[in-house]
Amino acid sequence: MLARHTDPIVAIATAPGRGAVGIVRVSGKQIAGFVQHLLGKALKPREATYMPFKDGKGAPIDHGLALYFPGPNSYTGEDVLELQAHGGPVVLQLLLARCLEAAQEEVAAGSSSVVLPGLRLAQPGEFTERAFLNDKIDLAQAEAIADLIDASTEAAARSASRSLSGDFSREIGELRQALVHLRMLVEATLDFPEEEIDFLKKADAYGQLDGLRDQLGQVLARTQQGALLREGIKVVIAGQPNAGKSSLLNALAGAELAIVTPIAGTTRDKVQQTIQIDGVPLHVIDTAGLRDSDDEVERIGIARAWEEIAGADAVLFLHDLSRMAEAGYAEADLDIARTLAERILPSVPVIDLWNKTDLAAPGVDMQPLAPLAGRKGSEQSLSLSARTGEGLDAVRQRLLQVAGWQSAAEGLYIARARHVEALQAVGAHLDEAHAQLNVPGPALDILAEELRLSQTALNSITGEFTSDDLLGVIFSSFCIGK
Ligand SMILES: Nc1nc2c(ncn2[C@@H]2O[C@H](COP(=O)(O)OP(=O)(O)OP(=O)(O)O)[C@@H](O)[C@H]2O)c(=O)[nH]1
Ligand SMILES: [Mg+2]
Repeated sequence: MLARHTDPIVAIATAPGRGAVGIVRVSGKQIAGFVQHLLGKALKPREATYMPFKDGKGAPIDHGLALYFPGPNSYTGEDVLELQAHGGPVVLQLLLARCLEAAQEEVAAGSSSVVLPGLRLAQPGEFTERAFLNDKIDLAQAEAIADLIDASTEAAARSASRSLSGDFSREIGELRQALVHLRMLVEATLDFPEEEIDFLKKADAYGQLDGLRDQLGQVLARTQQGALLREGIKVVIAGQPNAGKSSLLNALAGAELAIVTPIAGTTRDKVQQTIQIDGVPLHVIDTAGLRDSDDEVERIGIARAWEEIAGADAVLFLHDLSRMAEAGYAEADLDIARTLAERILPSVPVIDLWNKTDLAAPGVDMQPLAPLAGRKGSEQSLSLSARTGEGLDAVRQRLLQVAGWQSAAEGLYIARARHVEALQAVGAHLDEAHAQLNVPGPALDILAEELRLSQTALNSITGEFTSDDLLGVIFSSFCIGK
């Protein structure tokens, strides 16, 4: 284990700023001596003691509660001390500094050893990283802690809590068990090459692999839902100037975020807002109206609009019902449709929205434009009025649908894009294994290797044999003191 994983660490564990209570937390392999030195007495494990917290000269910094959790029965699995003081930034900084200072003091006058060698400030997420390294939780649970703290909707918080309690990890564990069983079977046949295929048939390796792929499919579907709840999707509103893009953003957000005027070319910069629909976060981006422009600023805005469109998970293509009969209007829409079809992947849905139903001339043909016909999202056109709100609910439901949201199913756990990618990799290796098993005279060493690779991908989710680089990436996104 790297040295940085064993140094004693200290941090302010509560959010910066003022609060009723603030906590300074220390974690280390053995900190009983430090606790005694810092507080002037030993603490009973897991009992709150009200006492003065003193500076180096013996003057009180504050009075508060001290709590000592000897390892392994602590958050990190190491010895942990928590000092609960008043939540002022200065008080907490003084306490933190006193901890660092006390650690460097001599054990006894003239002694060459100090109280707690190496005590340093914790990096973001380092307490939780310790909990992971000491097997208190696995990696998916550690991520769920950050997701719980960051949760912006009730649904996200509840699902993060379920992942934290191990629901997600259990499903991964069941997959792993089935996979290990099949691997044992295949590895055993490698030693007895003559009977191998018969043996695999008798042991129902075929059935086991099929079952495993089914099981993976179900876990993947649930994980995708969980990741959607955490990450959401990026929705870009595009269309000609004055179609009502900014009005639509405002209507979806329920606030006047973007400037709306009857002047074509009002929006220059992109305006972004995250909205929630059934607990799913949607990052909605309003863009500059698409047209040929001689205005330098507007041209830059339009270039930015195309950049956003290129990175969208879904595009809302807005049309203005009140101007359908205007000369050149339909042609300009068709131009945009062509460019959209060129610039975005076929997998990105484009939803046609016909706006301003309150002004609409009846009899307008609301069909997806030819270059986009047949694309995902184009199955059904929707009409609305961003002004009156008519049709807005249908737009919301359609967005959830193209995002792939099934329903606010019970028992959902939170997940990350990282987990989805890992499960997809597992699936790809199982597909290879399946293909190998179903050719005449299968190469069993390749089959065994594919199964091994799928287990490696699966393990990366819960963190067995995970590289230090990946841990660095994951834990550095935590807040300090967690
Ligand atoms: N009657 C009616 N007017 C609307 C509706 N939606 C937008 N408008 C009006 O259409 C005009 C343009 O609306 P915006 O939301 O600024 O349009 P935009 O697409 O953002 O325009 P640019 O930023 O110039 O590209 C404004 O006068 C809006 O009040 C609608 O549903 N009904
Ligand atoms: Mg606008």
